[in-house]
Amino acid sequence: KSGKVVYFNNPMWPGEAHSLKVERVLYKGQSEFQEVLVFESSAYGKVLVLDGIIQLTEKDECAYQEMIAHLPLCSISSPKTVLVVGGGDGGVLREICRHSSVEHIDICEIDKMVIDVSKEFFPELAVGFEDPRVHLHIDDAVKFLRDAPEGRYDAIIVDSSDPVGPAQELVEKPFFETIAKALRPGGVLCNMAESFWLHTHLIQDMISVCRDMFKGSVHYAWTSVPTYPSGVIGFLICSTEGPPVDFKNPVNPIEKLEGAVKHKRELKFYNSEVHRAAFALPTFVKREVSLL
Ligand code: AAT
Repeated sequence: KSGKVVYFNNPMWPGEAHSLKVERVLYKGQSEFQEVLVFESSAYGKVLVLDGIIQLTEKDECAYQEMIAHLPLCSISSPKTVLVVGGGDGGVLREICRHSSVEHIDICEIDKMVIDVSKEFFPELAVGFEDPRVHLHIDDAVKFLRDAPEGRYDAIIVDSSDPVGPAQELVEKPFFETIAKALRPGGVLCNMAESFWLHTHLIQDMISVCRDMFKGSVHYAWTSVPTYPSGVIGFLICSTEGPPVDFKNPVNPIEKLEGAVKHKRELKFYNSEVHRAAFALPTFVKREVSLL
């Protein structure tokens, strides 16, 4: 209700809740896959919530979307073909489109309602769908990747929800196997990978699966997103066997890409310094996810 504080509880973060004050509810609907809610908050602008989990807010979405897109795309020279898994709000597409080398972007989102709602309430994100390089596929990404041609993509960005509901299979081994196959040799994956404060076991599992699948390299990077549980979110960043990728020193720095920094919408968060810093891990994380 308006003026009330909403508490976000979930078994993914037991024993704690985060809360936002609601100005007014703008949309509430039930899709085939999940409950979709949009509200205006007092502190973070409009908020998109799926099945009771915050997916983005207007104020801090930059920290997530810019990082998940540019960490992989600035790590390879001249990326041309990119696949986005999930990401129905369009924010990751908006960021990929800053790269003029990119010729073709496939996006596979399971839930059309997320796209429609984003077009209505989050035009600054949904603008990503307007670029002619974008090809939309409404489908389960598990199926889409099973049918994807081998070696098709330079980069795959998995902007998916937490592994409850429709995203359950997106953290399992067969899914990573199809991703590795769909990437060209020396291609890169950037996968949303939860918070080291809450989900070290899940991160450990994902890292060990990826070490089997991605013979180039496997890294973990992170950023600060205040409205995600615990305020941080990580990314698993991997490359397939082939030309080596030095993720920590971007070969394709955003500052040198024509027009990318001063785009229609300026970058708010990402730059090459933030890129390099994102790979610095706290000691306990290095130990627990065995990256020491
Ligand atoms: N950029 C916003 C952040 C997201 S959106 C995650 C999207 O993944 C949702 O639109 C959801 O519908 C989609 N999705 C979930 N499962 C699948 C699937 N199997 N195939 C295709 N798309 C899927 C993520 C926020 C992370 C929150 C961290 N706590």
